[in-house]
Amino acid sequence: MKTNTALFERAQRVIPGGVNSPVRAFRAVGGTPRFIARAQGAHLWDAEGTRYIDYVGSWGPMILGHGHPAVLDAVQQAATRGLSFGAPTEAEIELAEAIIALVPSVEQVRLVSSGTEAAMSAIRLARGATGRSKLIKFEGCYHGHADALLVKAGSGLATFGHPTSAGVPPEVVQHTLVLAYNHLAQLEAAFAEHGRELACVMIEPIAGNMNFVRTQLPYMKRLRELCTQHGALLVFDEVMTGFRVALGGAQSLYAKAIPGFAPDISVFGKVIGGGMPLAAFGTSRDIMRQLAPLGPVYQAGTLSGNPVATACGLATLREIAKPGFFAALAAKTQALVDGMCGAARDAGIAFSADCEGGMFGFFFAEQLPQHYGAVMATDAARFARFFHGMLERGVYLAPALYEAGFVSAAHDDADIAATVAATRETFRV
Ligand code: KE4
Repeated sequence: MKTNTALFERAQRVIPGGVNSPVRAFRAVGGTPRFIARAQGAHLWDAEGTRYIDYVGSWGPMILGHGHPAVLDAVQQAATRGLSFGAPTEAEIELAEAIIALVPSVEQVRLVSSGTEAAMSAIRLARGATGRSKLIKFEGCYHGHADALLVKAGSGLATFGHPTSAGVPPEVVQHTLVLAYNHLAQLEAAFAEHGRELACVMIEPIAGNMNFVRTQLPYMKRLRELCTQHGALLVFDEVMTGFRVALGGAQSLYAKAIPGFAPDISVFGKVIGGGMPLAAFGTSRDIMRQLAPLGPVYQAGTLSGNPVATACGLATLREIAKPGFFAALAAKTQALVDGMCGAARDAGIAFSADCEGGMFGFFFAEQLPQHYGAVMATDAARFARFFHGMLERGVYLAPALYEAGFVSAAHDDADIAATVAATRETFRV
């Protein structure tokens, strides 16, 4: 039998860090990553045959659970018709129509292969449409690894960002201003100083890359007002929240709470690919007219709208759009969070958690953090111990305290009960 340790040693000889995406290496929690051999429903099995209840779900895409029959059937049928053509297909029209039908703020979409590509393209489109260069992002929000977005806050408020990664020249991020999430005074000051130069503001409407932090309603309302007032485009990065926290994404929640609310550009990924490489960005027909081949903003991709990925995404969207899907998913996620909080309370451990739809987060802190600094001030060592205690009890959580968790339609009451029981046992040690 191949062990996780042996596989990890072998992987590190031929792949940097042994992984194709850094967070998978367990560096934030220590230990050996599990090499997954197969998955079904809510469960994963690693190379050693150990079963886990999966709350990573490929970082969000697997909202139906693994191996959903309708999705597998659609993928297999699409594959037999051809893996890729580099030419338009009807399935791309159907997926675009399905996204547009579920997200009123979007009149047209462009399909791409990753969230990074979608976010990068959305920024280029916002810059092309406004003729402006500057953009605002928020500390703790992650929008993929395009150079302009690998940036951390400058030394002061209105100083522009510094690269967070080697290989990104400072001049590439000179137009990116990084603000603290939910910090109204900073937002007002940034717009007062740079409003007319801003092409866009990009935000995770619920920040899943800070585990789970909501944008406060007054803040979001003011952000929308300032963008409108200064002609900057509000870009919602819904790669994680789209079709995950609600059928219409996080923007549908804000639209309920703030009359007439809508972002200008939306970025999607994860769920819309159903586990295959597919993402998208969308906005009004008028702004999309700027994109090649119609307009001067170039954007392209060999596998954009790939027919097998499109079939996977379409089958997924059709399932989650069925009546009652999100009500059932949200109830399951709430039961999980309530159970974990109850276990922490009984154990006298400082713990807080929140959830929306099929997405949840938890913190070893009495209060839910409202921004990145508060998230990173939570007890990382405590989180790592909890992560491994749960892993040993067959529960696979995200291996980093700044990552969100995901429940699927395949998680049943027994899975939730087993997870809460594992939480109680882990808190006891
Ligand atoms: P991808 O390029 O990884 O498909 O998407 C980038 C991205 C964009 N926007 C948001 C809000 C995202 O969460 C992501 C990617 N999320 C991470 C998890 N936090 C993916 C996991 C990984 O990097 O391996």
